[in-house]
Amino acid sequence: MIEPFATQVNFGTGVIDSVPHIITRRLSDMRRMYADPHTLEAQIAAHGDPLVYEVYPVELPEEAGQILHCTTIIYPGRVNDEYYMTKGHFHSKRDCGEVYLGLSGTGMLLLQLEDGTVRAVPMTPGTSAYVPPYWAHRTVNTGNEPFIFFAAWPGDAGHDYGTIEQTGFAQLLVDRGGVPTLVPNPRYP
Ligand code: S6P
Ligand code: ZN
Repeated sequence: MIEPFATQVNFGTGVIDSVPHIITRRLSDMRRMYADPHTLEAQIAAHGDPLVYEVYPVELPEEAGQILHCTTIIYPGRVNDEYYMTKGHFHSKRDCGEVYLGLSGTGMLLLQLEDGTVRAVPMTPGTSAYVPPYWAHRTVNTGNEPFIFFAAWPGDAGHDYGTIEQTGFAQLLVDRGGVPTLVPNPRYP
């Protein structure tokens, strides 16, 4: 039995107090995720492996009945014209959805079905975005400041990163003259 508890979420920084283990993702963790691997390697060499995003997960057992929750902070940046973003995943249990709440900055939630159907949902502070069951999801920072959001999802959902890692999303979100634009992913089968 878990005692009721509350955490303090800083909407400006994304920091959740009392989170013992922060997940950090650097450019070197994103090697398979970007369409232009040469620019990615050049940026790592030139800038010493910059931070792309951080996750503050509230510590809870990953089991049915629990509601896992965390913040994610995606820093501003690009690899060539592709924005900094999360790896993206399906839930292992495909029939588990999720809710995102925008806290700070500007971004896009990309969603994709197994058949390659893609949807994009813009997010700003106050946007409550719903990830329905069966949709893979990735978030992208389309602005010039950190993009921060809160997420809550079922404790037994699990994460399947492999499917997205192998093929990527069917469409890439790229900067075209300052405008976030979806283009076909040449790597997608
Ligand atoms: C978990 C939820 C988010 C992401 C986080 C990082 O189900 O969707 O908390 O884990 O935004 O993204 P990723 O794709 O690296 O897990
Ligand atoms: Zn998820």
